[in-house]
Amino acid sequence: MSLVFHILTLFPGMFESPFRWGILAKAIQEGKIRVETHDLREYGVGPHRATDDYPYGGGEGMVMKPDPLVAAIEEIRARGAKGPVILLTPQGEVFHQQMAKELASLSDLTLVCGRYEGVDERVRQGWVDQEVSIGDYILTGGELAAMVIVDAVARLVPGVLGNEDSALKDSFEGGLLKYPQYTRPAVFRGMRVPEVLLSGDHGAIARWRRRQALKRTLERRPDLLSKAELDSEDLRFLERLRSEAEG
Ligand code: 6GU
Repeated sequence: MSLVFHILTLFPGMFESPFRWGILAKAIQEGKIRVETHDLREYGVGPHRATDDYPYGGGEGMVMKPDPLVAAIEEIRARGAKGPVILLTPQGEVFHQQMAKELASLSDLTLVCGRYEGVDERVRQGWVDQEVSIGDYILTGGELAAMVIVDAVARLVPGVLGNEDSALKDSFEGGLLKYPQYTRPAVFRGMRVPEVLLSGDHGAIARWRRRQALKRTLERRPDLLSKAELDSEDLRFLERLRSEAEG
């Protein structure tokens, strides 16, 4: 299992450092993932290697020209990349954990970083399989969004996280936020670690964590509960929390 990210960007330098640290650096070193940037400027048109131009019909800003983007996509394909082409744009579907999971099973993923007012519509129509946004705010370009997606997807590639369990216990796995975590010392500035965590009773600890996860999700992200995997005990506990809140 390994995954190659092909990143099309006008600013390949932005990608020099983010993957040189921690888990992703190790995954690259071990050959579990690869991150290849492709400088769109190298596919630019004319003596100035233009990659953008004025919008037909007038208006503000510049539009990314289709020719450099399509030349780059075709070259990546010709070299054997099989996976989908994803355009990063605030107009795309909002990225989520399930999408990360699906992308992590692929062998290649091509990420096109949009800049300026956008990309010529014909590129979307003919060469883009999916459009993805990372949230409801506007960035100056798709580069940071691509980095977010690489990070979230790479850690789900089999073998990248040392402990396969830790991905399962993440926030959003099972649809709930994560329970609170504590480490030593047992008392810090007068604040005690919850007693149950020191009890050695693994059943009681698991129940406490589950309930904390449910409580947090209800308080902070109640929208997640409708899609979460809940059993009858979870539902009873949530009912109790809701009735306590009503007082
Ligand atoms: Cl993918 N691109 C830009 N420019 N802004 C964004 C985004 C993407 N996702 C959220 N905001």
